[in-house]
Amino acid sequence: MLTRIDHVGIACFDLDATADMYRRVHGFEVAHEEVNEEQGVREAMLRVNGTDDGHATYLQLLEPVREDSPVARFLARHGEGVHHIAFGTGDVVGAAAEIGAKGVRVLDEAPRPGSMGSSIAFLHPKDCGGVLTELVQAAGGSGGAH
Ligand code: CMX
Ligand code: CO
Repeated sequence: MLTRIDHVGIACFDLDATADMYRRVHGFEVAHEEVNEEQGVREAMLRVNGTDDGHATYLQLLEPVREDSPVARFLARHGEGVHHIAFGTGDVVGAAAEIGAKGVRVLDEAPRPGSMGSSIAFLHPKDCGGVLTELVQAAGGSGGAH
């Protein structure tokens, strides 16, 4: 079961300049920053609000760290902008299996490490109305509401 929007992923060429824009224009601060080598990105999480399942909703700024990464390919084709939407779940394995059984291509055979110790799996955009969709189980257990 999907319980909230965990984050909206935004592709950018310059993470620091984009984070500055969000601070100046929207008043959002960087809550967390890391490099995820497997995904090929440097990323910043900008916390927008808390949610009733005890976790939070973020903007995720994504800057590619190598040319053969999904975000680098996206930037080359589309330029900067919204890259994916991520829904929170207390059980990413279960949610991916349930959605996969409906004929949607799950891109990750098993969940991979995401931001802040989370577990993530992606759904193919062509099976989700043109939206690259991520499932996220936050670190530290099921996160309440199921
Ligand atoms: N949103 C919507 N459509 C997208 C897309 C996106 N982000 N990225 C690619 N597509 C579309 C393309 O427009 C293209 O459509 P057409 O064939 O109609 O032109 C099609 O998908 C294939 O495009 P591609 O350039 O060949 O795309 P890729 O080789 O990059 O494969 C995808 C696409 C979704 C399988 C790949 O990007 C992927 O595996 N993504 C999951 C991992 C990821 O994105 N990681 C970065 C974020 C990490 C994080 O959030 O922590
Ligand atoms: Co993401």
